Amino acid sequence: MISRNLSRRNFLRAAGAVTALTAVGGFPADLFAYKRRMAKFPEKTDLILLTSRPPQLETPLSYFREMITPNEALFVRWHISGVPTSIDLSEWRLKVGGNTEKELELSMADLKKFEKVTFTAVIQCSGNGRSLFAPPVAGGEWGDGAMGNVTWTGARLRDILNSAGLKAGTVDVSFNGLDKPPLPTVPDLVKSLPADKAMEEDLIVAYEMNGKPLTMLNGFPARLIVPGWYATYWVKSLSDITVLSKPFEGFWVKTAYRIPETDCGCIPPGTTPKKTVPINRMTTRSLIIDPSGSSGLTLNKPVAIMGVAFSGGRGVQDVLVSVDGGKRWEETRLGADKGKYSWRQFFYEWRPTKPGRYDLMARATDTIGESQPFEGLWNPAGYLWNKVEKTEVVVK
Ligand SMILES: Nc1nc2c(c(=O)[nH]1)N[C@H]1C(S)=C(S)[C@@H](COP(=O)(O)O)O[C@H]1N2
Ligand SMILES: [Mo]
Repeated sequence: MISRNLSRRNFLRAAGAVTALTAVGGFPADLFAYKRRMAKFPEKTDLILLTSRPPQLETPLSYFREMITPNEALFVRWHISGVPTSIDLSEWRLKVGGNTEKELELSMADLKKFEKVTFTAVIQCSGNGRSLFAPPVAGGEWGDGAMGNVTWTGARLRDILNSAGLKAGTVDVSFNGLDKPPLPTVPDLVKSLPADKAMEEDLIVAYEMNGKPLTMLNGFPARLIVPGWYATYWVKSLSDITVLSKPFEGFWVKTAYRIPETDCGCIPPGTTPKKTVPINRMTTRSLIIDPSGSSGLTLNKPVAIMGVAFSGGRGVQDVLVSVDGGKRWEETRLGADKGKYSWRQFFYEWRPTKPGRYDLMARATDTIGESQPFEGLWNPAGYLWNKVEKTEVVVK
């Protein structure tokens, strides 16, 4: 039986294994990685360190050349320092209760008896790209690496809830994991979804990422997957699902992770929203991975422009690329289609015929026509980042 045991000592050692980052070779998209420190945590490769307690690690953009983000390179984000470092699968149970006909206590073997579902979906932190906000906002200074594209396998949440049996009057479903607040004053991370969202077909309780058990830091032994929605709902090291007959009132939904209740989820910079709603679907976005900024390019030599694009679960219709700062736009070739929740790679071959500086840009549109703004849309928490970014390159 698989267990994960990452002792406190291992964690501290990992957190100590911090090396100065010498060359990340990027500008300006990688500027945020430049001068940042790298750290190697258990089951992870060298990642960009934001904080070690709680662990917050960002993926270097070079990993996004691959369609699927390797488990060891996927970003890590925990809110509170009491993260699980050792879970014995023979003891772990997923409890389901509250406003249900039955209470369930599912072992991993029980969970695996439900129909097995596999799909690829982008996982992205609500604050991905926050460090690019202007004017700046408070919060974790993520570059563009708080995301990844992973193939998840698990049991449908709907099947689990149906097996417990929802009683009449159900409004919300809440999700809690094994992480514990360091002090009683810190609110435990509990998230909730409206019951009709929780009962949609595509939500799963995943026990595998890319065909392997979840890494400890990415939520071993099981986590919620809400494809198309920001990862704040993707509760890790899941232990309790509670069906509620009253609206959920917890801090992480009622107070935190909210966006202005406007069409764009944005307001004029520096102002305070009149009304807010819980963050939900991801915005459509794209990112050029190659060439990275400050790449020295050679006159008349073909340049393979490559990047990734995704939407809030509606697939990608097209991605346009500009090599002249947005004056002219060209159609790109899209890579394999791994479903509406996956990202799509895009490719464009460019042959620069004049020396000088060029601003490369990409702009994605999803299947219902939602695209990306040219000016950053602002909200006080620094969520929903999807501005068309510029990669400056020099041709000699
Ligand atoms: N139990 C638990 N689950 C959690 C969190 C957390 O702090 N505790 N953070 C959420 C947030 S905000 C994000 S962005 C994702 C990060 O998932 P990852 O660490 O696998 O990349 O986990 C989500 N699930
Ligand atoms: Mo997040």
